[in-house]
Amino acid sequence: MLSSSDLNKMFKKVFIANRGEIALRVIRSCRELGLKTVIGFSEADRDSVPVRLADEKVCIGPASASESYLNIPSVVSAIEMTKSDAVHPGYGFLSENIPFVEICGASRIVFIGPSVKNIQLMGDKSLARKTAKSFRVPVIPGYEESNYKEALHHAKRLGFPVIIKASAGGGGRGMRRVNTLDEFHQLWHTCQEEAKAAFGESALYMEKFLERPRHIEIQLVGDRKGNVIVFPERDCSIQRRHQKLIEESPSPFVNEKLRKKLYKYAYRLARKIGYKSAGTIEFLVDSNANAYFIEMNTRIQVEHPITELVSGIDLVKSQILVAQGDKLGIRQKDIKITGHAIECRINAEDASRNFMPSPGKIEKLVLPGGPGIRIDTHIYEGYFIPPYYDSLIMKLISHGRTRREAIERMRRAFDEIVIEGVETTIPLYRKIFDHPIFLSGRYSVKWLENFLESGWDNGSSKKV
Ligand code: MV4
Repeated sequence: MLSSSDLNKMFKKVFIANRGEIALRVIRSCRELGLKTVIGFSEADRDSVPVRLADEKVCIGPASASESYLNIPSVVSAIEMTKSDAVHPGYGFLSENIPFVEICGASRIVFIGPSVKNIQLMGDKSLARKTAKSFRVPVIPGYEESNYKEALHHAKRLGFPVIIKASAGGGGRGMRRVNTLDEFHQLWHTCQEEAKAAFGESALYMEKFLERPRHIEIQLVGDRKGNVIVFPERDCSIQRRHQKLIEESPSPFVNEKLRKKLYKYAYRLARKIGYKSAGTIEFLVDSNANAYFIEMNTRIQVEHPITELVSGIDLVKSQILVAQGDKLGIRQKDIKITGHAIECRINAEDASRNFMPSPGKIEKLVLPGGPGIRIDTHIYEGYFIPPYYDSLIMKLISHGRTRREAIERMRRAFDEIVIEGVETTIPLYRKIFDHPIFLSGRYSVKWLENFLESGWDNGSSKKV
């Protein structure tokens, strides 16, 4: 039985402060939950699918993100005007914006995400590292302070190469590899200046540089009662310039022993910080299966669907329900791994021309389907991909009983799909899905960049 106080806490209307496929993804979960949706859209997104499907829509500004999706006064007044109970920020934009979350709190708007404290703690990457260490979650040997003289001493202790990272950075921004003692002085100061310019904050920290690690992350959801559920790992090692291209779950590299370790570390850290939303803990894993905490993402991520496919859990629905104060309706022992899932992030870019963006009109669109194919996209035939935002146009996701079957289904989807009018990264994915290293599953975070430098597009459509 629900008491009237519980009823008062239940959301009636959720505001979606995002665009594209993730806005659509959030609308879908809201609709299944019987929640009304409101979308805030920019002038460039007026004709988009999420705007058509939301129950209410409010223009929040012109095309440029800084004047619309990042414009806090505009977003907050749209939430208030429409009397929305809660706001879902998606990923990017305002999803980890501390002032925005504070204003929501002060305006009695529920932010569908973690507390300001947790966002602050994990947004400071050096503090996050110290916190993990204090809870006996392993970190890469390193040094967390910004003192140059001490850092130099620690670099000698660790041995070269080391990596200098900006505390306010993350996701690969503001990092520098240092190979020798001679380079250290200059690179430390360059890094400091770049961090100050990029983040307004010059604090740095340092780690021993790991050669050829894998990027493996653990999705989790925490509720208001302090329960935390951890999910099967995602392997996100196939990246270019710190942008993920392919993610898979489970990782072909992770055995049951390593998985148990990753679960234990992720669970412990989330519990200790009182994490109460959907989030992800990132690890680097070396060739000896040592796992080290590097960062935590305090948002729903692009790659969440592969976890949904192998676990059977709607993560966005869980995220909304725990924000409303509901207890997690699942137990850790119910989380099993069913088969294997792979996601390809399809961008409107020409991979053979250094990933040049290719905005424009979708002249023809035929979507793949059949067993084990999921497509998360906001595009349709006749849709105009605006040039103002990132180039992700579709997440092509396959699921099979085995990794082999997931790969075969993805290849079939590549053969079925037709997207005309813009260049896409599908030709590159076709090559990757035929490559022996990808097929073997024995790739590290360095593999894709090496593959791209190897002239993968020679003999086909290479343009100069
Ligand atoms: C590292 C590393 C090697 N050693 N840290 C890049 C993104 C950020 N989350 C952490 N990153 C790295 N940190 C140490 N101590 C190598 C990388 C790295 C990387 C990590 C994950 C996925 C792709 C990457 C590509 C280049 C470098």
